[in-house]
Amino acid sequence: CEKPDARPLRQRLLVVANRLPVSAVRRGEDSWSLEMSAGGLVSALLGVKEFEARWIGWAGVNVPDEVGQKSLTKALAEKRCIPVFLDEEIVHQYYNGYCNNILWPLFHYLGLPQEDRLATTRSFQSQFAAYKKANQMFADVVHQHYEEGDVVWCHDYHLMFLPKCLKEYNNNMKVGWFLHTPFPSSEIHRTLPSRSDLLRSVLAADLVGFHTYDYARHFVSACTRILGLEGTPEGVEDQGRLTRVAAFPIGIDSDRFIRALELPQVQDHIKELKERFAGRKVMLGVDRLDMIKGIPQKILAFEKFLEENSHWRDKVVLLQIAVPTRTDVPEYQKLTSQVHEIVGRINGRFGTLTAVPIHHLGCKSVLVGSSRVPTRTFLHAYVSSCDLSDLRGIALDPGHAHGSNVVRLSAPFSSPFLISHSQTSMYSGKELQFGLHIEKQTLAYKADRSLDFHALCALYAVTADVIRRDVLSFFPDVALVTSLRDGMNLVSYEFVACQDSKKGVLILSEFAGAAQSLGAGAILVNPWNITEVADSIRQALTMLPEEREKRHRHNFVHVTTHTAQEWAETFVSELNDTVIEAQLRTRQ
Ligand code: GDG
Repeated sequence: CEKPDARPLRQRLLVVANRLPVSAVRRGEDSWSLEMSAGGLVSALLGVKEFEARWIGWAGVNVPDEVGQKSLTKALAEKRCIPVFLDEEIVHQYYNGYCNNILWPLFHYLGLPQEDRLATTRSFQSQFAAYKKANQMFADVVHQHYEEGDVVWCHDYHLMFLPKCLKEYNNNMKVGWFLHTPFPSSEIHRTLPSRSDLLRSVLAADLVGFHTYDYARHFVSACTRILGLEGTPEGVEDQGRLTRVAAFPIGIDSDRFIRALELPQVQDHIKELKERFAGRKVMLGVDRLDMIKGIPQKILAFEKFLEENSHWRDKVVLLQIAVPTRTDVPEYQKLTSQVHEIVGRINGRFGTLTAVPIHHLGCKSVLVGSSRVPTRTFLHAYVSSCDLSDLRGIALDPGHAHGSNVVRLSAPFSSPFLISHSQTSMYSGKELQFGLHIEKQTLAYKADRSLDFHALCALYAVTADVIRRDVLSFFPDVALVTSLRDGMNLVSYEFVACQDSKKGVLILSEFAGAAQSLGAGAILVNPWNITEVADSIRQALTMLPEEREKRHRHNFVHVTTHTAQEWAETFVSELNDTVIEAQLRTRQ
């Protein structure tokens, strides 16, 4: 007989995260365009279909006026999104400051950059105050929209104060909190001046979730060591009240990727990529351009591989997608320049007139030399290492420029890939002016957007296809995930989902949460050890088909059975099952 279930079929779920799944751009006083954002949290929650979900979060834009706030609220309502309006100062102190400059690096064991340490220590109090204020603003919006029976699911390190604020409003509210990053060892957490406040506020939730058992264990031990509370196998106990703490490994909507591979537009992309890279083995990296993702380390390891395996130099290419992120934070700006510099240097070193070893897509701006006459190879290296699909013009020496929109690209210098047809016709057949004196100019470059979903699927899938049709057909292709730390890493899951017929090899950092689930199928590496990563590239490129098949099978089964949907359902059902304090009191 069926188990009676008093709950409505589709329970209302209020998903609260710092950012909404869409970014808003103002087009007029009361007109907005909304674009889907890329990122792990968004990708995971897109797969959640069981609940009637509403998103509450910041739309990534400052809207000081009432007209704008009203019209944006209306536009977002169609997407079941509810905005929290944060002003510029709060964003600066709470988001750029406390979240991105303090918690994010700390939770990823990266510490603060030397020169920022003192400044950060000084601004700590004001940033923490802004953090609490912002969390209270999120709580106000949740409170306004909360209806009895709703479940509130708070996400990530931006909102560690939220469970406490919500319970202060309504102790009967079911509140869960999930962390998408690692939770570090208690030794790291205890260096935070606000260590106790943060732990106590999170403990106000009914259920606290992490990607892995290790992170949950670190959290419990931070509570026992810093707050002197009791850790139990169920969670953390404080004066008779239990906060349930557990691991809920996230997954992806694997079907969405598998289905997308059949779509004509994805097939077209694949065809385009196959033609562009015919004859070469393709390795893929897809990351937000973030310091935790280990992009410079990955590229240096690839350089080492090329150095030590000269016969591979013209047979392999690394496609690195690096979506710009947190572009206002100086540390991220430095990282962007560092990546450009390394890519440019390696392409200059190993590139030929017709091919370069690294294609780097997603850079925001490129600094072309300073007071030097660029050589053909130099320019080629720079131009080829960037995505020019949004190029507005190369600002050449004014004496030679033909207006700000002049772009002259000859065939071998045209955009390395993913240039749309209309753009191709705009640029092709034109000649790149090189040999000009360029004074510290920036390629006028706009690539703030990420790849669209179909282009991404094509990339995940194409790596092995390219190889199948040429002399290297017995070699596999590779995805390279070298995060220095990563809560889980969904890119590794997505790659596996798209590789079922091709059995590409996954090289995966042992410091990504995904190493615990995909470890048996991937080649695990320490991303700090460049020699080890270079060796693993060689191992991946020469792996025999039986072993590829075996490794891939293990990972594919995991990825297709541990989905985002299952993750969300398990979390919410466990949250529903927690008994909240007020109910306990009533029962007693
Ligand atoms: C955080 C944690 C945790 C990337 N480029 C494009 C694009 N993406 C999508 C990928 C993937 C997502 O962004 C990235 O997810 P990750 O998990 O790899 O990394 P984070 O953004 O750092 O996510 C992470 C995650 O939260 C979930 O809990 O796994 O550890 O750091 O889905 O596909 N998507 C599109 N174009 C791109 O250019 N369409």
